[in-house]
Amino acid sequence: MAKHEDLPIPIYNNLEPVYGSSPEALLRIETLNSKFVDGFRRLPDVFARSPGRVNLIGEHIDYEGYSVLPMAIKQDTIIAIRKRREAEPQELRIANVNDKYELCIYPADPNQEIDLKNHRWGHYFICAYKGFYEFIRLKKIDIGAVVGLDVLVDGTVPTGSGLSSSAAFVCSATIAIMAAFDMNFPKKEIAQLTCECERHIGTQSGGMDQAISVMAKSGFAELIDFNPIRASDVQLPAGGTFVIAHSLAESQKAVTAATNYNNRVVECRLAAIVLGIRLGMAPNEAVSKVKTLSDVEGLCVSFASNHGSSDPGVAVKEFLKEEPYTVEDIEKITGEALTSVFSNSSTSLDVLRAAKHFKLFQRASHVYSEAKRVHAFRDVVLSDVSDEEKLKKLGDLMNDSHYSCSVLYECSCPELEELVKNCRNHGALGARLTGAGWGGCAVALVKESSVLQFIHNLKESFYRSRIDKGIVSETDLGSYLFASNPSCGAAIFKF
Ligand code: NG1
Repeated sequence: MAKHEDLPIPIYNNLEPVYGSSPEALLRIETLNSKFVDGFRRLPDVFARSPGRVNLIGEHIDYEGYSVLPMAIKQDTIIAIRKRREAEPQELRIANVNDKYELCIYPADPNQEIDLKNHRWGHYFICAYKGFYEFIRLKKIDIGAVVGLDVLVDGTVPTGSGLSSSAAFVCSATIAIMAAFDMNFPKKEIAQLTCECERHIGTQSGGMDQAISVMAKSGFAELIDFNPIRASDVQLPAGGTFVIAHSLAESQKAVTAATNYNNRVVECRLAAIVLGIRLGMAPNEAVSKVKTLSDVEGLCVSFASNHGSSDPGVAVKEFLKEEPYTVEDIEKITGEALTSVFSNSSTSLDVLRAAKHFKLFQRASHVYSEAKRVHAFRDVVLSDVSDEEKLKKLGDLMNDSHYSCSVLYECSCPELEELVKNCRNHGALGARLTGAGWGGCAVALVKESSVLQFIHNLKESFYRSRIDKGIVSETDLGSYLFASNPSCGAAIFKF
């Protein structure tokens, strides 16, 4: 039997396999259809959908090459698409069912540059469009002259929430474009491609969000490995439910990339280069070959083994100092200017311009310990102990992960800290920030029998004062605080 990741995106002629008999899903499709006709005077050719995700454990380690453990949520992006016919102007018209997002018009030019300094929501579609053409060129597939596209988007993943609204958009856009051209590919190729697509927005993303959005299976979380991309089902123990709660602080990942997300990617690379050199690599070799902390893990582990351990963290303690490094400190070790080390990455050069110093010890300690927690999480799930005992251990690992994200990786914020504390006070077995952080959501593991009470308590203790201040309305609270089961991945609908 073909492996899950080798299969193409499923194509359905009805909503049932993805949405069951949900009347809301039917209404969404009908609304998309009628708004499409209103806006573009024609029916869409095809629809594609891709979900958001919640990461259960394994934060900020995908771009370092380490496995992560997310699950898809039911909130998703659906895209209706149509190829423009020959007589029509060949341009890309990207509309949204939500009036908050104005119509974006772009040329039908796969080589266009994305104006990163002027962020527009439609840019994410262009990421998919450019990526699609790069992919088929690489595969030497000729689809003739470029054509325009009419596109209507309906997203239900809250934006800036750490639930991957951006990946849901980029994945559904890429799959919709493929489907409009009657193409489909193995999921693992689409997971890789969509990750590369999203990098056009200027974040040096790992591939977690796209991989789970494309490869998720209903009822399972997935252990996602990279290089090559692979997903293994993880059946969560009975009796526990994951509750997702928004801190109401928006995490603007693309806008803050130079000081937050990309900054951490650069710090990890610098930590890896310094470790490589301290562990015997020639400086020029380390600079040219070492990209991630996983590249030097072997060296760290062999150092640790001489000290009776298999933990790469032993080498981190020995060879990286706890005080922040200045540019000069690092250049003394590399023997090369950092602007030259990163000369081929303009987004990394932005990081260097914005950074005052680099916390190499803390970032490397987080990455190596978080990578271990992901496997510990999976081992607990597979272990022989009772479900109750498993849930307790999973909760402990989530708490440890949060501590590491907050203290070592510094990707939390005051609102998330308050929220996580509240979750634990109301009996969560574990709670942590999820996704990139700096705002967005927390995920809490709660006993299934007390979910309703937990949600009620959290509403009173965390959200009530914010409702009173008008930060969130009580009627909208359901999209900021909800329990979630593992949902299914991307799909194409042809009716
Ligand atoms: P979110 O939370 O969706 O911004 C980001 C990255 C992931 C991963 C997490 C941190 C993108 C599209 N996603 O997720 O790859 O690195 O942060 O674990 O950049």
